[in-house]
Amino acid sequence: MQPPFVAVEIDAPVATVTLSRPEARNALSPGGIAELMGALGALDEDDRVRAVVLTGGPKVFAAGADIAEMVTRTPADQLAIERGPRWQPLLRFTKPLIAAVNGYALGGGCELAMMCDMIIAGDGARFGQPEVNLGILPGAGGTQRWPRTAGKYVAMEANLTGDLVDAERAYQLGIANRVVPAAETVATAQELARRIAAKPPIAVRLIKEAVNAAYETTLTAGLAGERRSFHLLFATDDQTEGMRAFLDKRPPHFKGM
Ligand code: DAK
Repeated sequence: MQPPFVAVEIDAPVATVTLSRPEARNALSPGGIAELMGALGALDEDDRVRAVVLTGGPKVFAAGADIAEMVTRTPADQLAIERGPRWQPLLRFTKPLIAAVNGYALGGGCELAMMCDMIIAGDGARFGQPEVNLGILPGAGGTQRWPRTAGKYVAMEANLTGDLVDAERAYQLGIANRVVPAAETVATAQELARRIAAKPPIAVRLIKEAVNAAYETTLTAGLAGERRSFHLLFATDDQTEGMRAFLDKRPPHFKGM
């Protein structure tokens, strides 16, 4: 039996999910991805958890899909693997999800980081889409999320050359929220998660939805969605509490209602 690929630690309201296959640079096998998606699905349902950090630990985030498993795959195998939820629990995840990236985030590993809501990069982090060197192309968003974040020309170079981008450059390109010493990456992400977890959860959820919609829709439709969510939040106790607390000059106590 394979050892678990994913370790979950809950220190409510923050959960930390750690990929745990460093000897293979956290290469993502179909079983490993399923395990990760199962863990995220459970955390989305868990009321104790309000924000999640995803990391590969101190040395490597993830070196992409497992090449040893892919080398002999046929198109039919690939289609079979893509039955089922695949990345959906991550793409539908309703809570803030912060990638804490140390070392390599390559191929599917880079795409995994880019599917998260924020990225904290350790100073030795390196991002890239080296699939072209294997005779394939990115299969989980590398050709789509790079241009939306870093622009067409940078995306073309990264995807066509497979060259890696270091943490500082990733920060300049908007791929990383900040760069911190590698030993502080996970703690920085957890601290950020904890600060967001203290905010009113319904507002947090709707803000995440609204920002994500900006990548999927027109400005007019995005603004209409934002306005509907704005109206909806006036039906929450936390809106009354947030505004009352401000006027009373006291800290708010949000209940998630
Ligand atoms: N797969 C399998 N094994 C890997 C691996 C990977 N991606 N990356 C590393 N390993 C293994 C190595 O084979 C080695 O195993 P042993 O020889 O010890 O048994 C061990 O990890 C250590 O690797 P290195 O000796 O190479 O370690 P270094 O620190 O020197 O180098 C490295 C680390 C990450 C720079 C290097 O290992 C490397 O370049 N790895 C490959 C990176 C890469 O090409 N990644 C892209 C993979 S393709 C899809 C969705 C997504 C995808 C595809 C489809 N659909 C939804 C359709 C994604 C595709 C990819 O990610």
